[in-house]
Amino acid sequence: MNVDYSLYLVTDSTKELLRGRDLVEIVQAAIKGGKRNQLSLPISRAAHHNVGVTIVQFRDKTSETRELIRVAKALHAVTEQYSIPLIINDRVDVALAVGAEGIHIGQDDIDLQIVRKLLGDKAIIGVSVSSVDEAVRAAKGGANYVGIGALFATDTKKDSKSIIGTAGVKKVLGALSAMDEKVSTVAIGGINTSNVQRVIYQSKASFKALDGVAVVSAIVAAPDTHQAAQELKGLIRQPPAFATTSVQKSKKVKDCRALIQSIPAIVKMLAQTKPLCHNMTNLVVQNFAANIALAIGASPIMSSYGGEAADLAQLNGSLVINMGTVTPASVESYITALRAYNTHGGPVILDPVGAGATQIRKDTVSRLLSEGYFDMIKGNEQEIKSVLGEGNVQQRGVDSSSSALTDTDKAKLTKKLAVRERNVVLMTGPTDFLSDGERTFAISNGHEYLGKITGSGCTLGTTIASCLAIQREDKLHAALTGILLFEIASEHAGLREDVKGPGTFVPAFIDELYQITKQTAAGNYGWLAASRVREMEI
Ligand code: 3NM
Repeated sequence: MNVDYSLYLVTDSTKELLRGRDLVEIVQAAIKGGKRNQLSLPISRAAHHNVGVTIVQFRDKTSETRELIRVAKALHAVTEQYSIPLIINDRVDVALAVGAEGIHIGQDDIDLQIVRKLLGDKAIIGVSVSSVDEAVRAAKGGANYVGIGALFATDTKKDSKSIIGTAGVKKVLGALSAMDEKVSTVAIGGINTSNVQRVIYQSKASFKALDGVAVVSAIVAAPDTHQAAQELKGLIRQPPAFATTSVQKSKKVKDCRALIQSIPAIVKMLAQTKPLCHNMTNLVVQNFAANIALAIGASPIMSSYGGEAADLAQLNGSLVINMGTVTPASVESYITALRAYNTHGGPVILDPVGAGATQIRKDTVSRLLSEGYFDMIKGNEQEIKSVLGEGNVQQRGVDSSSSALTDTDKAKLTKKLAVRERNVVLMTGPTDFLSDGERTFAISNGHEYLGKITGSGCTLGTTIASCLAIQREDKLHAALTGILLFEIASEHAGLREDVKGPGTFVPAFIDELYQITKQTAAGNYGWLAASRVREMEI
């Protein structure tokens, strides 16, 4: 059977969610998704006119059997009119009693083989899974679909075994794509209009994307069921705003020399358009970061107040979230701003400063990654490892220190995070590693004084963000531009006779950034000859 899983409604009969309304009416409104008077259509045509949910699961963990059958029957009468399947949670007897199209079972419920025997080949059987092992077992056992969760923490089901995020869903999709058994997939847990597009985008594995999303409260608790279902359905059909500008994978320039050759165009555009570079950065580097942005032609705003982001996000600029001096209030502001930029498609960089230094910072990173999309994550080796959750990184303070990892190991870690988050990742250090999951480069420019002043990593973030505001089609290219601009300017500054150490280096560095930008705008690209970029085959 060809089942459309794209918007899967799971019902909930708790008083708090129903607020006195009738569940059957809610489901009807959710299916119609805004179109009234569909009931007179013949069944085959009604299915095409369904603009809301595409499949319904009746889930009621508390009612008596007689009541379950009564409601299930009424729900089935509605779903049949629209030719969409009704799935019953857990209760095979109820499914049989009403002739429902399928059943959904959890890991602790009745055995899958028994359900198949009882309901037959045509029944749709779904299984809740939260790990690769559970998913593989369900697929081998003949499940038609798996519900992967809990994606995010949710009040609707507080006893979820694990919160797996988009990274966990992607792992499951990756494992299922390698199997012969065909199994459909939906993600569940905390999905709503604010995150549905990102969930679909980020959880996609190389050969398998989600077939749909399952929601409870986003529809059942919504003030207007029609509208909620219709809105979700519309969002599911479109890519998120931050992905719409990206050039197709096949059209991305792979050769790093070709990428370097087109850097001057970006630097020129920077000077011409003066994009807004919104910095929510730490107290230590605010002034320095603003000066760096000005030197390369961007227009900095150092606004840490999340409430301003809704306006700022409309100005075609970019945002840096640098958690160097994180506070409880700043985390909330980061999230407000992140969402505002995600909505408008404005690029956002996360600089997870000191990510492994304290539990609060580790938790902050997890929270930020679950609340929005970062077009790029940049950090030193320890920060990137911490964001990846690799090993038990205990960072001392926020300064960088290097381990014994080889260049290949570092490149692999960088690529791994880029694949997981479906974004661009930069691991900074004496050699920087840059990856978008498809292309990975090592860049060995820069000057030792960058490691002896405060804020060099943070202001590199500002520089790259300014480039991202210009070059949105290929975000890795924007990052490469920012890195080379920044690091080659530091080499020029370090060579100057008037530079005697880190103190005199800072103003010279700002001057050199300014000079390079000006030269490029005037058509002189000689500085780029110093670039040391190599492609990593990993
Ligand atoms: N199953 P909401 S999470 C029913 O993890 C259910 O398997 C989950 O509700 C799982 O859309 C969940 O309101 C509740 O967050 C999802």
